[in-house]
Amino acid sequence: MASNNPQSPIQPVKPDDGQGDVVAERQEQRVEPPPVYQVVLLNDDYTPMEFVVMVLQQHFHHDIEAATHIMLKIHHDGHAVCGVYIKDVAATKVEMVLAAARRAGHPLQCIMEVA
Ligand code: TYC
Repeated sequence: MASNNPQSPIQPVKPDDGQGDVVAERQEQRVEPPPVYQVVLLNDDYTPMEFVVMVLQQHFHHDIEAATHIMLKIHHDGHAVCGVYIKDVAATKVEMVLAAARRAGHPLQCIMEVA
């Protein structure tokens, strides 16, 4: 029965007591959206600009112009947001970027923070 489904955002105010009462009142429950996280790349003096642009294209799906713009923002400001995701996706992006940087021998740092 839909009214006994704990997943439903609509829940009866009174449970069915089996005495034949009709449950007429319903109370809407607000479901909060999941918190989102921004994935941030940090500047360093050694990672090549071309590698950062490639990371922004391959892992964050930016086109070459946007990727170059974000890379230069990191270079000048010290950091920039690359994308905003739910927690698990953001954590996987961080892991993938760090793994790619380590594999290539670059010290590139990538973090996530609540948006
Ligand atoms: N500062 C680096 C250089 O001059 C380039 C760079 C950009 C490194 C962005 C990291 O997240 C970064 N080669």
